[in-house]
Amino acid sequence: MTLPPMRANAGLGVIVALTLVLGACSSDSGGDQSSTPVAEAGDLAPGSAAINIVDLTFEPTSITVAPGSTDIAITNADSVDHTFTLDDGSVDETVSAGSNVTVTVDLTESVGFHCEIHPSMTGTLQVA
Ligand SMILES: [Cu+2]
Repeated sequence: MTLPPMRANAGLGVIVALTLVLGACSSDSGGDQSSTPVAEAGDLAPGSAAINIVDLTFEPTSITVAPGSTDIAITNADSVDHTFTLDDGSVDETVSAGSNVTVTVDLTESVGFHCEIHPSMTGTLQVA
């Protein structure tokens, strides 16, 4: 006569599992320890991108963004200041040594970028 309780437990298990799935879908990349696949480091959310500056070089030198507005986090790992400047002049942001800034670009077509201080530093934002 233990069947009714077991059935009740089985039903509860399904509800718990559903709740976990729904919860996982609604939570962003937290620091949770679950086995749920999370975005890789270079796998950013839509509408955002990241550029590092290391040894007077933009990394990567070419990144692809969607048309429209994109937040780009720029980290300057060098011990000298740089700028992140779009060739069309729409963005010109100083990124001080050892700091990071986030700029918002709003693009309809691909555009180059460079550092105003070091002309050899160049790269391209590809719109696709
Ligand atoms: Cu520079």
